[in-house]
Amino acid sequence: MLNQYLDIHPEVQKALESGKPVVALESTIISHGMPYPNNIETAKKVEEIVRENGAIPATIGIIKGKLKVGLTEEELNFMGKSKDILKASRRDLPFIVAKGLNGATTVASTMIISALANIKVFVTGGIGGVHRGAQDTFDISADLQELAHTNVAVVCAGAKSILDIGLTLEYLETHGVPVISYGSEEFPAFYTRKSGFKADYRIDSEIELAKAINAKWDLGLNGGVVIGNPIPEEYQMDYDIINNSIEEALEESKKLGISGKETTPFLLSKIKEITKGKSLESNIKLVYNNAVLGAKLAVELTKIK
Ligand code: PSU
Ligand code: MN
Repeated sequence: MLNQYLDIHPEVQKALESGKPVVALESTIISHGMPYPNNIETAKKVEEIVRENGAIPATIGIIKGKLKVGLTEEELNFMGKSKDILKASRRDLPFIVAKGLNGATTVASTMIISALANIKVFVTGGIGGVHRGAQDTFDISADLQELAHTNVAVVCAGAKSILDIGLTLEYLETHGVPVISYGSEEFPAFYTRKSGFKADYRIDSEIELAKAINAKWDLGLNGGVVIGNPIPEEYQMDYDIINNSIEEALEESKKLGISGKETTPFLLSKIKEITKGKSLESNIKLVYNNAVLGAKLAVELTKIK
């Protein structure tokens, strides 16, 4: 029985039952992607923005083995403060659940739990992807395989250049995952609007976006959609400064022999250190921007159905 594992917040449950728009949010960004207390402040503000734009937020995480869809304030504080929360991607879910542990969900596992709860739109900062040097390390985020299979639309600010953006886009193409850029030709690079890579499609309105996503699933074309929403001009970082900082962080991680699931959190915190907190500021602003688009998209999708 699914209910044995899933624990949907009553407000979210009610919204889902009455066909109201719901937006899923992940928790790895809270527990492993941002420092305390910025993480909790951001998570709360994101929920507020989702509400202001007409949808119900459902932050997803695992507490004592339960797949939580919608966290209480207390649970959100716990996710942001406790050091006892494992980064949980697809392969980790069964063990965390069976042992009754706490887990922060990545893009992949948030998509899985969203799909179990029948939530169609998920807002995050950046997706995982093919890491630079993956030709040797095979380090490719499980997020990409999830996008290949699971029917959730993911609003993000693109992929950062800690990843190989070109190879990430190739991988998504192979698996039939549409990559859209919202209001721009280029697929955004998280901290900057520019990446040097074109998205497959440019879409300029939420209605158009909702129609395309709906058509995909109506056609039985299973899998996710990546919606790259460029960071607003005023919050983006200088292209050369951020890329030099990323290079420096990558070198440091190589020197220290960082690998596996530690890589992304290490790089994020190192980049924050190198940019003296500027990257974190941009990160927060781009998530807010994504929350607006995700909520509007969820509203449009419920209008179609
Ligand atoms: N990018 C960010 N912040 C994050 C992540 C990515 O700017 O917190 C997290 C997301 O949860 C994503 C995960 O799904 O990192 C990818 O980790 P990995 O590369 O280990 O699959
Ligand atoms: Mn990895």
